Amino acid sequence: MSAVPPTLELPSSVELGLGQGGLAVARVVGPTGTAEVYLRGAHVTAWTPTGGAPVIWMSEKSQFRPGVPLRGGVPICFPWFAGHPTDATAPSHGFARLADWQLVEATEVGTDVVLVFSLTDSEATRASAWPHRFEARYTVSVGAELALSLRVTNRESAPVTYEEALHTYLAVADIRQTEVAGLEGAAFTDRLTGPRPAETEPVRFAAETDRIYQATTATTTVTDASTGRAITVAKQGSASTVVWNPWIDKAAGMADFGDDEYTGMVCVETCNIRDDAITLAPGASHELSVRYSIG
Ligand code: TA6
Repeated sequence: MSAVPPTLELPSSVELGLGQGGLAVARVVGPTGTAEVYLRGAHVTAWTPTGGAPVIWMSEKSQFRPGVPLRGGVPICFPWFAGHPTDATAPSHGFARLADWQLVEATEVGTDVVLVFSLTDSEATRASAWPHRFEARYTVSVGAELALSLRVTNRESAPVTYEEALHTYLAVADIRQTEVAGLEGAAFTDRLTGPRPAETEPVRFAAETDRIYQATTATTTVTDASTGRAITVAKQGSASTVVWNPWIDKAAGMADFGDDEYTGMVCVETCNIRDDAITLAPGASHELSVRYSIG
């Protein structure tokens, strides 16, 4: 299946070309914001509101080759999160970020530029650890705000269950002066040390941080005191939030991540994972969405 239907007309604000590694990329230059989305994984790798600084972080060491996920941006984790529960050979965070999505719509809506990507089951996905028939539609709206929505439809004749996450890497100037507010009062699982009680303070960073918050629909705000920038993350259809920074040792252990790059990023992920996994009846759909704005 080609990356773009031959009949798809692109507005002048959207250009399709080849990016790093020769991968197909859609570049958006709209009146109120610019962005870049690789068709491999429908992976947003850049968003900058006009007049502002880049909001989405990418590693300088990200690889752009088949079978290797991009490091940074907004990986789509689907249909499982992290390691597969029973198949150790299955790729971390599922197959969606490694798959070639199709760009099926590109329109201008007011001052926003809206791209829609589609992924359906294939021979490869049906042979995977999650062999179900499905359709996923991913909408990327680029403007003064960035809005993302993932709509999954069950094309099976039986219920299916899946996990999902928009695993967003946000750019900060200094992680040590950054805090994530909005999750106070929500219990979480620290993936390093286990279940932890709710906290009364925003999340601050002084070591590897890898937390899963469940049963929370809270809006979060990422504030970087070193620049004064606040990024608001408002979500819908999502009951889990993950907060991640690899810190020193984990950063050093990743080939596609610079040793010092942990100081310039934080992941605040919009998810439905673990107890919040989604079960869809035959023909049913679920939509997870998130909106990033600069305050
Ligand atoms: O979302 C946090 C996390 O699950 C971390 O545990 C860390 O592994 C990160 O994702 C990156 O995963 P990746 O498979 O992209 O290396």
